Amino acid sequence: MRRERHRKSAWATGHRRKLALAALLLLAFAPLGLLQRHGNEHQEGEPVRAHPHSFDVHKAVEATQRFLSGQLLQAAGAQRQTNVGKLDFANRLRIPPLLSPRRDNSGRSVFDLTLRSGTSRFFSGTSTETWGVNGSYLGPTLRATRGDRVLIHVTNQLPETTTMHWHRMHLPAVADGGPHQPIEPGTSWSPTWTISQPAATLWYHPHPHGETADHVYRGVAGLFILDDAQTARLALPARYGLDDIPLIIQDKRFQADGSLDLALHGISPTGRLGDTILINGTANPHLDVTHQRIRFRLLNASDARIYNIGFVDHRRFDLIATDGGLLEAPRVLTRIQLSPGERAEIVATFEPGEDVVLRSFPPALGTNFVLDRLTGGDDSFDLIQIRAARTLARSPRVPQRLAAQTPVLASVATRTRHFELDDELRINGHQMDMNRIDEVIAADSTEMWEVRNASPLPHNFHIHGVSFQIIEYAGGLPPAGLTGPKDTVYVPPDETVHLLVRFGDYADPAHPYMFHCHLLQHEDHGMMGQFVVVKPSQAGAMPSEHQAGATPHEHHGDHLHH
Ligand SMILES: [Cu+2]
Repeated sequence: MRRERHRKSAWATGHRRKLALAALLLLAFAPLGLLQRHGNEHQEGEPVRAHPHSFDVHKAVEATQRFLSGQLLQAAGAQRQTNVGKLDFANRLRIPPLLSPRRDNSGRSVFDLTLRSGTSRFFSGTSTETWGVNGSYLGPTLRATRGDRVLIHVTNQLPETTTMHWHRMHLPAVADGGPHQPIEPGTSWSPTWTISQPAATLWYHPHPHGETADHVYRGVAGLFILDDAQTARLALPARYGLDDIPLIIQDKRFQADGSLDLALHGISPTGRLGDTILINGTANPHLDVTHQRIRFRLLNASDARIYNIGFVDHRRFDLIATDGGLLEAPRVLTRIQLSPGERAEIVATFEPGEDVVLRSFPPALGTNFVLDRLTGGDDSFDLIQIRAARTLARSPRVPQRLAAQTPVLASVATRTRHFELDDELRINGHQMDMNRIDEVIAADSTEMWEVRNASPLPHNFHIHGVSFQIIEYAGGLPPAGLTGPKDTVYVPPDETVHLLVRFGDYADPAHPYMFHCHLLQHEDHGMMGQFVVVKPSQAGAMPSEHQAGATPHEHHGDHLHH
């Protein structure tokens, strides 16, 4: 544990150094940058206005700038990362098994999850020490239907205290599995709740304060698919593992002996950026498909990497769902960008006998050219090759109406709250304090949350237990990929996002939910706050930023056990 802490403080120091380096590089290039911008205006202007020699001068400046910045970044160890052209897609994609629940005598669906360490073989010839759930890496896919009552026994056989969080699940705060519900080694935690939300692709992962990045990176994560009757009636590909395929996307860095590189000495100020992609824990993967249309459930379960996902031939696909469930109608896209924690469901069409690669293109991070390089903005990765059989079973077209949504108007928001993300990895000037409640919210209320990234760094923003609708994104309407129900959103540097948030009905003044940056190293570093949802009559009586009723060491081991 002491080693861990040393590692983390080293990263924090490194973080400051990286920001300083980025600032220096930018200062050095600022005059060139101005020239370059001037040059661009020139090119866009009428040719008669251009001086005869100016074009060459600016071109030279630009070339020099690009060369020098490339050299400096290279010298700093910040190469552009890519695996394009290096894979042969030899390994068949692993599909996480569906975990069938048993019924207890009160009719609940009971799932058993055991967290343990083990050995994984990602590459031939080497093995890797990993963590997993009911296995050595990642966990089974849980599945439940709206109206089900679930009971989940989570047993921790790991050497460290952890938690298990149900990302985007609408449930009582005490069952949320955040940092206040620790599961010590050798103990179990058994939360129970009723599924009361629309069909969606959710996921589960540890959320122990300060250790989330490590626990997820070692392999503890899985999907939690929710179904409902309306969605089941839609003509969408829905045969799990056949035409409904989960893709859990993670980047890793391995050492020569095959072990996971957990060091934080890398260059990125956002966290670990790996050079190897695992999909569902499979390196170098391919998927054989036998149906014309395939639904992919994409999850970015990475520490810090942001993916901009599309097919290498730029074919169009239908975006049908985002974090919180179905869109009203499909949106036709060629790319979908996902930051850590975000999900998307897409339906793609294949021709008999073809092979096509799904790739992550350089993501649009909206930061400057130095930080872009340092945070993965120049990186591209082949994710998986799809191999279509010579004959494909026909699939129905994607329905033009998906969710029967009742549009929520921004005018129903009863309150606006402001959140500022900064380069010291704080929210509204605070680092996470488990004993401080930052916001008190009335149950069943709708609020506008305005989240501003006041730093040059990439951040995203996640709120526990709810979905939100993006009303305004970076000064305009949300792009197509952000029009569905969301729980995590990328917030570009110097931009603001306006989120219309509907809070739920579970009131509990003693147990908080979290809001945080889902770049896991930022979260672990304290870029997180806490809110409680209380009965509307109590909301006025409780000041914001008060002491939490629950202490950080309160043990809920058997709190909900029946
Ligand atoms: Cu962040």
